[in-house]
Amino acid sequence: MSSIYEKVLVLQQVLKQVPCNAAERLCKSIIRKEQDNRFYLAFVGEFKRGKSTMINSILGQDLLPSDILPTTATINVLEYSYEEYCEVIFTDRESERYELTKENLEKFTAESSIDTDNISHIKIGICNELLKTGMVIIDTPGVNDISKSRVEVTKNILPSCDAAIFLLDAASPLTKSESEFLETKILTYKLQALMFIISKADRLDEDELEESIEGAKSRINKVLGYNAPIMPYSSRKVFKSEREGVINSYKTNLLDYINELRYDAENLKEYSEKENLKYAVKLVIDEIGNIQSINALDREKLQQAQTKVLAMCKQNEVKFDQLILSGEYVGRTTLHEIFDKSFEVFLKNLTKDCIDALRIDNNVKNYYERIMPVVIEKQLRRFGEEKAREIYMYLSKITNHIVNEYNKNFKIPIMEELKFEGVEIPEWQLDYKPSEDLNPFVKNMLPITIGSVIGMIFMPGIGTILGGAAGQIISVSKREKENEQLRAELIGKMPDYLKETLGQYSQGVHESIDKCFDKLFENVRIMNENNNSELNLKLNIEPQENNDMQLKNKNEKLEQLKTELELLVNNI
Ligand SMILES: Nc1nc2c(ncn2[C@@H]2O[C@H](COP(=O)(O)OP(=O)(O)OP(=O)(O)O)[C@@H](O)[C@H]2O)c(=O)[nH]1
Ligand SMILES: [Mg+2]
Repeated sequence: MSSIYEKVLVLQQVLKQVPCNAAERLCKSIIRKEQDNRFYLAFVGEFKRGKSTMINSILGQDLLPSDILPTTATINVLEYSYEEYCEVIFTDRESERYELTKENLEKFTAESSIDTDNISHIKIGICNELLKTGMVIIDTPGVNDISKSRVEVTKNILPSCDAAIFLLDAASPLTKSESEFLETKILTYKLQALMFIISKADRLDEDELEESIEGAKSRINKVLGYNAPIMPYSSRKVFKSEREGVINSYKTNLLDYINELRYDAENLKEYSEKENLKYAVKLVIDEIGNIQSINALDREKLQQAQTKVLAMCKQNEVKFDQLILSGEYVGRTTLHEIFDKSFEVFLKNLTKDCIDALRIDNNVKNYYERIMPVVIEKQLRRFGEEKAREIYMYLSKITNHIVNEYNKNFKIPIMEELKFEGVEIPEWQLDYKPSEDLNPFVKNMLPITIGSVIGMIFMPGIGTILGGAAGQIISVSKREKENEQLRAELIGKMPDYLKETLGQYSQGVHESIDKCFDKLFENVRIMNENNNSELNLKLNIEPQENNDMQLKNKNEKLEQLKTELELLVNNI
């Protein structure tokens, strides 16, 4: 048993008296590293960076689900196993083991199909050579996922990993949320075995790629303070080479890098364990300070305030539901109306353009069959992107409005009430701002809306348009050889035809608007619940603590624990 391990056990004893989740997780991660010598490699980054696809490509297996919309909703831990399986590890009950199939993986890990609340992670046992050497791969949800709890899960898994691969987008290397992630998680947890990937490299030409790498390098250096390895990668090209039976240099380079990371991680292991233990102890010492400052408050006043605030929270429930209902009704209806109106105009203009073009084109058949579908696709795409942006802007406005109303009607009055009662809540207690909980969510709506709108165009939309156009023209041209007759017939059909085929697209957008609203209001509800429970928690005083004697004892005990921890940290 190493001395670090023994110290972790001491800290865990203290944690029984002073609970602190973050420190507890750190202890667990150190114990994991002490007991399990395998190499844990996490793939992290914002959503849609291509994490799951990249893992599939290095494994040479089409295993993890990937999509144009946010997909991975759970932490997926891939490890070597001769007998393959997929195991769901729950937080509140026994784990369940299933056969490893793509369907099961879709069912348990993909955003659209599961409720992840009670899932700790998914263990995937695969018989893959790459993992045979004791490498464990961890796929994570995007660090800017809509669900805040999921982001937390991703962030919290990092201390238990030995190294991380951070995927960046070629077009925007290192966004604000990525820098933040690096600062708060990677630097705090001393996860120095780290490398960066500019993903989807096939989308850029050589010069652009070079530029993108240089840009990312200097920004990363600014945040981390040192040069971390960075390389381009294209899963698409790796798969293509694999199909053609040729070796791909992206993949061989990456595997070399991963070996280096493994070597670095081994060397850094002791250092990072020590640093994490120091950090965990610091967190507990801070927590003790917090408890002491709460204990120092005037008990009687605090209790009065608690009663009053709880009553206010209860009253607010009804008012809050009203706020949501009206916001939801107005928001949804308006957005549907806005879309319908502009879609109508778009359809009218497009129909007119198509008819005009049919009138002037000499080769009607060729136009109808080949050119028109392309024109429609292009226009629809442009329209889709424009609309997605508008939808996003509108959603932001609604969200800001709701958050402002929420603060005005619920949060501020409660805080005022506390002040009125003369309760001085320590600074840290007030340090939460609900509005910021929602803003990242809204920012995330843009790519999703664009993604789903474009998805609608390319999946049900354009396929039908092309198929429909080709089908019609074949039947029409067989029946009618005469150009003029054909022209007249097509012009007559055009409005209905476009309306019908693009109707599916419009329906898709309506569905996606509804989904956005469902998610938005679910988040607002969660925000309210969290705020209320946080408030209750922070004001919660156990009755026996009113007794001065007991309070004094408790404070003395806390002081002792603090001294014990300070001694511990000095010896690490
Ligand atoms: N052109 C190109 N597209 C890629 C590449 N890798 C992934 N993609 C596409 O990018 C999209 C997102 O890929 P995923 O692997 O689902 O991304 P992810 O980071 O796991 O996403 P989340 O799980 O939602 O966080 C999919 O449509 C992929 O087909 C690549 O190398 N080149
Ligand atoms: Mg994924």
